[in-house]
This record gives sequence, C-alpha cells and structure tokens, in this order.
Amino acid sequence: MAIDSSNRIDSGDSPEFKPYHHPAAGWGAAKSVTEFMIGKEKEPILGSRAILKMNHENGGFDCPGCAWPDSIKGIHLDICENGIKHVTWEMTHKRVGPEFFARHSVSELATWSDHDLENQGRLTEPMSYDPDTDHYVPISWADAYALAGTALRELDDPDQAAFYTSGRLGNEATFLYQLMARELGTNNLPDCSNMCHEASGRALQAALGTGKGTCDLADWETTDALFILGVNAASNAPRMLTALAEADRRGARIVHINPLVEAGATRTIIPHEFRNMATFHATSTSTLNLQPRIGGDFALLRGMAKAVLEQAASDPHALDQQFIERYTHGFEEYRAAVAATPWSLIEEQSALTEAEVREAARVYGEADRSIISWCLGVTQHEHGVDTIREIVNLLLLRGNLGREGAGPSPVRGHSNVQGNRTCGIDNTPPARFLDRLDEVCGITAPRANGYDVVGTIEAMQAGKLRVFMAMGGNFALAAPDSAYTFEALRKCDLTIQVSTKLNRSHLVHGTRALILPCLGRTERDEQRGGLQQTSVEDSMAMVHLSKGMKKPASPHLRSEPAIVAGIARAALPDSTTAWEHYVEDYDRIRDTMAEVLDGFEDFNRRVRLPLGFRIKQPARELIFLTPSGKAEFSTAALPDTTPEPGTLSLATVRSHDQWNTTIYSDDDRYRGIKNLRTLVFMNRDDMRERGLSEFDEVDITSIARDGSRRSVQRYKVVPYNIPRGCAAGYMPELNVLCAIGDFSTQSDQPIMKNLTVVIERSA
Ligand SMILES: Nc1nc2c(c(=O)[nH]1)N[C@H]1C(S)=C(S)[C@@H](COP(=O)(O)OP(=O)(O)OC[C@H]3O[C@@H](n4cnc5c(=O)[nH]c(N)nc54)[C@H](O)[C@@H]3O)O[C@H]1N2
Ligand SMILES: Nc1nc2c(c(=O)[nH]1)N[C@H]1C(S)=C(S)[C@@H](COP(=O)(O)OP(=O)(O)OC[C@H]3O[C@@H](n4cnc5c(=O)[nH]c(N)nc54)[C@H](O)[C@@H]3O)O[C@H]1N2
Ligand SMILES: [Mo]
Repeated sequence: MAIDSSNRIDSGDSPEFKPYHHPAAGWGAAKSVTEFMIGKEKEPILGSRAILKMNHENGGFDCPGCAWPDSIKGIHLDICENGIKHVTWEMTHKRVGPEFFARHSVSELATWSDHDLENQGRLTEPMSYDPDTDHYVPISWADAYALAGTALRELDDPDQAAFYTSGRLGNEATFLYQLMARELGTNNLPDCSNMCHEASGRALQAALGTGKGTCDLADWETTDALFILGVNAASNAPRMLTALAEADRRGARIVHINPLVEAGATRTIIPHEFRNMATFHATSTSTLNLQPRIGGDFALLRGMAKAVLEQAASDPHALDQQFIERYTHGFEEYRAAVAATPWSLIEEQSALTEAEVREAARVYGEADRSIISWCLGVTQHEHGVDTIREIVNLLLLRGNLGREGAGPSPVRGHSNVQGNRTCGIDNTPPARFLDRLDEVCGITAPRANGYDVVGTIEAMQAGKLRVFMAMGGNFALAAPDSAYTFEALRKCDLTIQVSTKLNRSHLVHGTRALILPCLGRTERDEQRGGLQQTSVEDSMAMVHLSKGMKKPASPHLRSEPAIVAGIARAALPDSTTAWEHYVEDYDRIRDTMAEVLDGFEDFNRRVRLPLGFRIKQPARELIFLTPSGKAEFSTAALPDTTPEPGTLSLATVRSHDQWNTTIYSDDDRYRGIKNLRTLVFMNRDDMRERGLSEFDEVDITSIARDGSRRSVQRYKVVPYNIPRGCAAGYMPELNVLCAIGDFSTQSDQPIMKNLTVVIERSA
C-alpha cells in the first residue's frame, strides 16, 4: 500500500516560507489558539471553561499535553497554546459512531490522511472488524471483552501477546494493566518511552542509580546557568518558556544547543503575562546559541569538560574536588579519557570551533549552580546513552548534583510517560519490583524480559506474536519503518486499540480487530464509588491527581481502568485479583500501589495534598544506588558521527502544529512554514551543491546500516539555518525512512534523529 501518499496532509494551498522573527508565544499564539478554537473546532465557550480548570492546584485535570510540571506559584494560569489545542482537540463536538463505520469501509478509510481520520471526532462505541464486509461493526462491551479474553486464553504461550502503552495512561490504569500482563504471564510491555527517553533512563540509572532527573521547578528558579540541548521548547514544552524568561530576568545564563535555532531559543512573551502581550514586551531566553551538527552533542560536552579540566590546572575552584572525592567513582579514568580526546576531534565531531566550545565552558565554569536539560535531540541517537552520561560527567566535575539549582533535568514527552514507568510499564522490570508485586498481589510474575517496541514488531513479523493490545497511542504510525510495521501488525490474529480518536492504527489491524473507546482526561469518570480521579507524574517526579469535569463524549465510553479490568476478568476467569472491586473506587488501586511501589507510602493521603507529592529521588539526597555506592563517571571515547561524503544526517522532528502523530494543520508557524509538511530543511550550501532552490522537489533516500534503502518522493526543499551536512523533516511522515534494524545498541531506541540520507532532485 502507498503509505507515503496516504498520510500526506498538505492541503494543496501554495506553500509559503517566511523566516519567523517574532518572539515565541504572545499574540501569535493567542491568535493561533483563537483560530483553532473558533475557526476550526467552533467551540469557544466549551473550550475556554474547561481550560480554566487545567493544571489548577485544587482539582481540575492535568493538561494531557506535555509533561512539564505545573507552576508551584499557585493560582496563575499555567497554560499554553499547544496545551489548549490539545484539550480542544479532545473536546470536539464531532463524533465517530456506528453510522460512520457503516458508511466507510476500512479500505476506503485507509486512503484518508491522518489529519482527516482524527478530525472526524471522538469514537463513541466499541467496534469490531468484520472481514466479510471490510467494515467495523458495533459490538457490546461484554462481547468485546469475551472476544479479547478468549483470544488471550487460547494462546499457546502468554508471550504471544504484547501490551503497548502510550504515555497518556493514568497511574491507576497503568498499574492494573501491567498487573494483567504479568498475571497472564508476560513482560511484553512495550511503550512509547522505548522510542523517547529510554536512553535517559538507562544513562541516569547507570550513573546515579535512579533513572530520572533530580531537579524540580524550584531548582529551575534558582539556578545560575541552564543548558538546553535538543528541545524545541516553544512548540513541545511551551511552559518551559516561562521558566527560561524568568531565569533570564534573574540574570541566569541560558545556553541553547541545537542544530536549529528554535523560536524559544531567542525571545519569548510569557504566555500568562497579559500586560507584556499588550505591549509586545519580549523577554530574552538566551545567552548563547550553539549549533552543533546533528549528533555532535557528545563532542561538545566532552570539549566543555576538557576546558574545565584544563582550567583546573591553574584554578582550584574550577572543580569541586571535595564532591568528586566524596561522592564519585572513576574520576581519574575520566580525566584520562578527556585528556586523550584532542581538540581537533572535538571540533570535527561537533562542527563547532574550539572557541565556541570554550565559551559554553566559560558560562558553565562561572556558574555556581548549573542545570543541564535535554529531550529528543539527545536521546534518539545511537550514542544517546553515552551523551547523557557525558552530561552527568560534566555536572559531577563541579558538584552540580544534590543541591538546589543544580542537576540533570530531562524533559519528558507525554504527560504521564514517566508515571507509566514508575508504575510498572517496563519490558525489563527489576527483580525487586516483581518480588513486591508477587507478594502483595498474590501472583507469580514472569522473570524473563519482554519485548520493547522494536522487539514487538520483529516478533509480529516472525509470527511469534498473535495478540497486540494498545492503551492509547498510534503504534502503526509512531513506530519506525512504516511499511515493515504495517505488514507486522497485519500478521496478528487480534489487535485491540483503546482510543479516543480514529487513527491509522485502527486501519492497520490483525485478522480480527477491536476499537475500544475510552474517556478522555477532561471527562467525568463515574464509577460505583462515585466520581473518580486518576494520578499522573510529571517530568520532575511530582505526582498529583487529575479530575475530569466534562460530560463524556458518549454514554458508552468506559474508563481505562474499567476496560483493563473487563479484559483481565475475561482472560483470567479464575483470577483472585479483585478487578471489579478495584474499578469501583480507584482509592483501592492506590492502596495496593502504595504497598508495591517505592515512594508511594500513604499514597491516597499524599496525592490529595494541594500540589500532590514528589517521589523521592535518592540521587538528589546524594544516595547512589549504583554498584560502587557513588556517582559513576563514564569514559566512552568519542564516536564518529560525521556523514559520509554525499550523504546528510537527517533529524525527524515535530512541527508546531502537531502532537506526535496527531496533525492539526500543515503549518509550522515558528519555522515560518505555511501549507507544507512534505518538506526537508537544508543548508543553503548543501542545496547549492545539488543545484537546488527553494521548494524544488527532491526524493529523500535513507541508507540503513544493513545497506537497505527506503525513499520518499517529491518533498520540497526549504533553505534553513542548519549546519552543513544536516537536514530535518517531519515525523510521522518520515518514519517510512527509519529502518527497523537501526536502533541504538546502547538504548535499543530507534534512531530517529540521525538518519543517513541521500537527497536528490526528483525525476
Ligand atoms: N505541542 C507538542 N508538544 C509535545 C509533543 C508534540 O508532538 N507536540 N510531543 C511530546 C513528546 S512525546 C515528546 S518526547 C516531546 C518532544 O520534544 P522535542 O524533543 O522538542 O521534539 P522534536 O520535535 O523531535 O525536536 C527535537 C529537537 O531537537 C533538535 N535536534 C535534532 N537533532 C539534534 C541533535 O543531534 N542535537 C541537538 N542538540 N538537538 C537536535 C531539533 O532541532 C529539535 O529542536 O514533546 C512533547 N510535547
Ligand atoms: N520518526 C520519529 N518517530 C517518532 C518520534 C520522532 O521524534 N521521530 N517520536 C517518538 C516519541 S518521542 C513518541 S512518545 C511516540 C508517540 O507515540 P504514541 O504515543 O503511540 O502516539 P500519539 O501520536 O501520541 O497517540 C495519539 C493517539 O492517542 C489516542 N489518545 C489520545 N488521548 C487518549 C487517551 O486519553 N486515552 C487513550 N486510550 N487514547 C488516547 C488517540 O486515539 C490518538 O490518535 O512516537 C515516536 N515516534
Ligand atoms: Mo515522546
């Protein structure tokens, strides 16, 4: 099937490119939101009332957008343009009911764009695929559970099933979901984190003994220097702009490290400061912008460490000697590894000059307290784990850990992706967690590791996986190698999608398929025990409650915990787990979680505190659960990440107007793009070398490690301020180019930011 053309969403209007020179957020954002709410979704009143309840300290729901923490300063509106779009998208009046599916066959829907699919509105009833007519037809909840239960019971081996999680799922549903998988007997719990921050978890676990950052917002508010690597804050974590602007006002230094100078890396208008919006008063969000080559961060960080260590020869304050001696392990080996890395290699690999690297090091050396923050620009690489360990190395040199205003601070993606892992979504679970789960829940969890995302796709292809269930997300499109993944999903006996909106994963299905529509985060969740709340954990390990207030989109929707319990009961008829009892009142789920999960003691009481509670981070207290009991320096040598002659490194990124696989429009305001998604950003010199001008059509061909090639055709070239040898374009369209075998050997994450490509004029 023509995957490439089916998910193109270019509206057909003439594309425009006008570099953006205004500050991020402010009136542009306000206008965009207004157009979005009134123009396209036509629900201004409904939207605005709900939005006032978002991220509110007393009640309200957690913004289902990004995982940036809520402001701890209380009442001001801590919302952003993209959070508003996200919520409005969920609250649409449009509905996808049985009549819709009766009108359109699956083969027909497969030719629609991804935007058009989701834009049909909210799913209203459970549906089952009928292979005779190629239509989805209504099915009762009882029959849907029975169908799923029978398929799961009939497996020869529980490892023939896999249970995917997208990072939306609340903690309580998460806990029940992993319990069901493990009671069935499998650790096949792939999740979106396998494509997102797996590298961060692994690096921090190895270095510090906890797989999370150690900072909270109070640290961001007191730090002297912030280093932001590979984050497009203005689009993907807009509330970070507030923290950046406030830091700048206090006189903190801010260094952005990104091959692209993104909108949030210069100036912003703080979203909730209406006075500034009225006067167009923009606040600076940067001290220094460095544009390394894609994959050049490790070299840059190594260079900064080299400069700091050189400085230490004459300046006793360059290093925190006491900290290094008392709390770290492996310093001498690290010093030797840095000494063995010549400046020439650092320059070559980072594509920055020694002077630029020294400038970043000077900012770092002058700051008493530094935070280093990162997102996908660092994680989705072959050397993601080594790069994040180098971030920690650099922090350790000056004792930037375990004190206010200092530490590593990854920016997570989905609003509860961190909570999913905390609550047991892990295909390689620690033995200690399984022991506790067995003891408290009276099950015998399997000990063998399960499949991650790539492993799941490979197992489907090999015929080893027969039932695939997804709690949210859009696995077919989010995963790498679309053609291969589509083929894999179609080999399953049964695919089950628990979703709010129609998407590609409903159309790329197994022999049998179920669509189970669930409540969204904004909606009231009534169970026998009354109105329920669900908890989530943000990027900075704060756990708090989220309560939907809106009338559900349809009376037939069920909550995610209820759906898990329904399937679990059907699949495990003799289970002694009190599935039904749990769903009546989520406090009961939380009571069990309190017994199983570290740091969740007294869960029900603490989660009801006004801002919830913070899960203790041992590393923050300078307790390192590592083999040496200390923070570990790492000593990897710099890899060669420069592109071969004739090829470019391509990063797949999000536009300003999308949420992962959810595409709101074909504009990308902050990058100056209108009406175009099938584009590739290139350096002018690389274009000239190929005889290309703006909007010329090109074919992009990726070259996988095994030599296999994948292409997209007729993409338009956009000249952009990006280092030579680098290119960028949008996910998920470009997932076609990501080879299934090209995952990092360090993190097992698919390589989505450093594809080797050839770009040629289309025939
Ligand atoms: N509105 C909105 N918000 C979102 C999302 C969304 O789709 N829309 N997605 C959510 C999710 S799940 C996630 S994980 C996050 C993603 O948030 P981001 O990590 O900001 O996501 P990307 O768009 O992939 O952008 C990656 C950034 O890294 C840069 N980059 C690429 N390669 C390199 C490199 O080698 N080095 C460096 N230093 N930088 C590089 C790119 O130029 C870009 O600025 O956002 C979350 N929030
Ligand atoms: N090439 C490339 N590929 C990538 C990335 C990249 O940077 N480049 N990024 C990767 C990353 S970081 C991530 S996190 C993944 C994202 O992968 P996923 O999490 O799988 O994808 P999403 O697009 O976030 O999922 C959107 C769907 O979630 C459903 N949904 C929305 N709200 C709810 C809800 O409340 N409950 C339920 N049950 N369903 C809901 C809707 O049906 C919607 O269609 O993609 C990865 N893929
Ligand atoms: Mo993500």
